[in-house]
Amino acid sequence: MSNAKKLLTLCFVYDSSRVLLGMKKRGFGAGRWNGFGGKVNGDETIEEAAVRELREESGIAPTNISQRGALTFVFTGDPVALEVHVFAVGEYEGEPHETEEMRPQWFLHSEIPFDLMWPDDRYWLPLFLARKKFEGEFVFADQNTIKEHSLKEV
Ligand code: 6OG
Repeated sequence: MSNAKKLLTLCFVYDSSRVLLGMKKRGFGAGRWNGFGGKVNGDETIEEAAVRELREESGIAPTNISQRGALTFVFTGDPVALEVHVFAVGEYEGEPHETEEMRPQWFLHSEIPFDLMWPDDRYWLPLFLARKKFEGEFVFADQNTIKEHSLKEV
């Protein structure tokens, strides 16, 4: 059961062959490759937060961004669910560089390190890379174990 939600963003920069991931160096999900993102502040839209977090964590500024998915994550025993809005970035200015939070690296679509990512990513990242829109919910028993999930294209 969850009775509150925390709003978060998650941005993936990609083209038809590669996707930019960051190794999270600290905080929630440290040690895992992921897209770039974080919490939405009270004074900004979700998309503004996505742009800000991408800039803060990778040094690049998106010139084209679109929302592609909404994911809800519930951790057993934690009343606060995470509502993560996933964005696609096709074009940007600047060059990705390492920051205090993330170490960026390009991966071929065929070489995405799913074993070193959050376990939900292997379900929905292929939809994302196929340019689909999606909605899903994942219930975790712990940070390595998905107990149940639902996922649909929208
Ligand atoms: P900070 O707390 O560092 O933002 N995030 C997840 N990403 C994936 N792929 N799977 C999950 O499954 C996630 N839970 C959270 C959202 C945390 C960042 O991590 C993402 C944010 O981009 C549970 O500010």
